[in-house]
Amino acid sequence: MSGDYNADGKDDVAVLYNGGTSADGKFVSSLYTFASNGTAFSNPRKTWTSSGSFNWNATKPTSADYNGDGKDDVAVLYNRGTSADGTHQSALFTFASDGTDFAAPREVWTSTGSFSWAASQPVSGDFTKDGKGDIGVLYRSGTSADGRRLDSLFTFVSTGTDVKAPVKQWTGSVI
Ligand SMILES: [Ca+2]
Ligand SMILES: [Ca+2]
Ligand SMILES: [Ca+2]
Repeated sequence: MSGDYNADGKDDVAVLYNGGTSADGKFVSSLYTFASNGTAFSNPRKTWTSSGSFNWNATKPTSADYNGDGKDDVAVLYNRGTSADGTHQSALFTFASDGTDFAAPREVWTSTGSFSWAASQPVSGDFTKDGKGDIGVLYRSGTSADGRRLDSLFTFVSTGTDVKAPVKQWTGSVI
């Protein structure tokens, strides 16, 4: 992902890294940041590592300033799997940047109905122009009666602390 994590006006690069599995069976993930000085990048620095289990294979990261403090943050759409009745369960975590490191992930949204991580492609942008980054998800919603692929666009608007429930902005087919 890209964003200005230390708020010096120069966008940096962050990498969500798969740290494998710990001895006690927890999934380990970490964030590394490459800070830009305008011409080159610093060596990667570990800016967060999971304490509980956080499975990299269940993540789709994106980045924006979700709390509007001037420092870009990281968000992860997380796959919670499928319940016995076939309901796809997803969650959204944000990692707030303090300018140096990232805070532990906070769960800002949990799906209530079925919301499939596998069908989702998250992006970020301030769609409401209030200074707080929002999240958009292009969602594969199925196939039309005449066999065309159907997609939807959802937005999760940031309140500065959490995100509002997803709103479906569009459903259609582009091919
Ligand atoms: Ca920067
Ligand atoms: Ca921020
Ligand atoms: Ca916004």
